[in-house]
Formats: sequence, C-alpha cells, structure tokens
Amino acid sequence: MKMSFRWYGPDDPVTLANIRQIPAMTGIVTALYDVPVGEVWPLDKLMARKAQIEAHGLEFAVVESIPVPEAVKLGLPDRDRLISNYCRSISHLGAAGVQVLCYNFMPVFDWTRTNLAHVNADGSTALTFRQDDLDGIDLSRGTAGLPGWADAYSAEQLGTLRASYKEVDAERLLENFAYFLRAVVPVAEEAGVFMALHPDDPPWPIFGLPRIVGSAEQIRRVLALVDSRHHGLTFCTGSLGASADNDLVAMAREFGPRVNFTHARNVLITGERDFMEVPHPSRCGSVDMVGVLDALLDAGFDGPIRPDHGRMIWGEQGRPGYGLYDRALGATYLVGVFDALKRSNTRRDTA
Ligand code: DNO
Repeated sequence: MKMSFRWYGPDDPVTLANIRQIPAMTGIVTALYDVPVGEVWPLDKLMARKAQIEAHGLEFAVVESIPVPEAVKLGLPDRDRLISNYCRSISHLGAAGVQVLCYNFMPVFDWTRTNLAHVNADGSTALTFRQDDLDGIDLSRGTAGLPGWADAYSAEQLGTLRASYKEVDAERLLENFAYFLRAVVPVAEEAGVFMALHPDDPPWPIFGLPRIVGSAEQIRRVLALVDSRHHGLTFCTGSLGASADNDLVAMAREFGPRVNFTHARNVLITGERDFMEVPHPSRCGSVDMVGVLDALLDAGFDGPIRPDHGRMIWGEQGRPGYGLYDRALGATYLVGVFDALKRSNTRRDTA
C-alpha cells in the first residue's frame, strides 16, 4: 500500500511541503491542469512536474485525471483523433514513470454535490447530496447554478451537449466505452501504465444522462469489456458507498484483483438518494472502511491509496473536500488500519 495525496499543482494552497509532513506519506496524485481537454499531455511538462514533486522527497504516483472528451463518450466522428491523442498522453505517462492513470467515463458531469459547505453540529463543514435539491437545479442557465467542479458550460453549450446525449443511452455509452478501451488499453500495456476507472459519483444517473459504473453488476460488465490488468478500477468507497445497494466489502473482494488505485472516504447515507460526507473512520459513517481495506489486502491490492474528501476543520478555508487537515487525519487513520490489519493477518496466516 502506497499512501498518497491529491495535490492540485502549484496553485494549490496545500503545498508539497505540507503534504510531505503527513506521516507515512509517499506519493502525489495530480494532473496537468493547464492542458486543454483533448490535447496531448507533453512529456516535458510531465517531467518538470515529476522533478518538482521529487524535489520534495515524494513520488509522482498517479495522474488523476486525463479527462475523456465528450466526443469520445458520444461516439462522434472526431473520436479517433481524440483517442489517438489520449494514447499519446498515456505513452508519455509511461515515459515519465507514472504508473497509474485514474479517469472516469461520466457524461458531462463529474462528481456532483448539492451543498459544498453543510455546517455540522461541531462547526466543521462537509459536502452533501440531496436528490430533491439536485432535481431543483435549473440547468437552463448552464452550470452556473450547480455547486462543485463541473466544467463551466454556458447555457447554450450545455443545451447542445444534453441534446446530443438523447441519442446515447446506457448501452450506447457502454459500446463507446468499449471502443475507447480497445484503443487505449494496448497502449497502456505497452507503456506500463495501469488504468483505473473511477466509479460514477453519485452512482446513479443524474440530469437524465446515462451512467454505467455504479453497481457491482455494472462494474462486472465494464471490466469484462477488455481483459487486462491494465484496465482496472479506482475503488472509491465514497462514490460506491452512497448507494445502500452496494455491498462494499463484497465488491472489494470480487474486484480487488482488478483494483489499481483506491480512494478511501466515508459517507453517511441519510435517505434514499441522500448522503453526506463524514470523517474517514468506519464508526463515523455507512462505509465499513476496515472491512473494505481488509478485503483489498486479502485480494493482494498493493497499489496507491489516497484519503479522499475531507471536511473543513479548524477554520481552514480552501477547495471544498480538498483541504489539508481532515485529509491528513484520514491518511493517518488509514495507515493505522493497514498496520493493524497486516499484523492480524500475519497472525491469522500463521495460526
Ligand atoms: C472527486 C474525484 C473525481 C475524480 C474523477 C476521476 O473528488 O474523485 O473528480 O477525480 O472522477 O476522473
């Protein structure tokens, strides 16, 4: 297990020096945020980023993410050119020694919340999701009314995109995903890069758009599209854990051999399609974090893991979900759980 931490690059108020001081921290998860979607990630920029990370005694462990252009998800004629650019970026990651690529295949919207600063009883703030609130969001003004990190789309752009998806149901999206994978996975194999598909967050369709990576059955299907260790999963406990239908421990056991990266985060399910983000420990929410990590260890998972969203605590201001303090506490908890599990597993194995 390699403990890692997401860093949003030189503009992130959380610095590499801060991250290095977190106990047992070794890896950085980041991206080249200034490369436009669809363009090739230049090798020299990756090398410069790597040197900067290594100068702080850390390793450039994971790229999260190279966004998949909408034209690829939609299966538009331009997709071959865009996929070939994606392949070149993957080769460059390999050349730079970055072994894991986290990405997603969610139409239009990446992770989505309805409140970025819900105030908890203890004064901390957290991200929350309520389906009713989502249903009340008016997208006719573009993404302006949407909390979170959805790309900024004007009303017109968003209207066109949503109209294009009318032709693409979940089956078509899956076919388009297969087309993408058949081109990129051989390149990832050649480059020594392990691809790690991020589940849908939340793990159900939103705004009438299809989503195909939210349940055990769906994950079984997407993993079967290409049989390669280089086509694997990001096991995101918070995304999958938002649905009470997902048995996370069973999923970690089943998919563990194909997990290339882990996002560890806890959520508390507060209603049918409502949840809030809570501190990492098992006892704080609906995710059996210890059970999931135990199952991943049993399945032989040895890759990078990162604490995921944290609350804002101790007066910290920053990028919602991505402050320093609560994520650092999360990392420390995860390291403790791993240490304890390893010792008890050794006892179990030798008993
Ligand atoms: C949210 C993240 C996601 C993730 C992408 C991967 O905090 O986990 O935005 O980076 O879905 O492409």
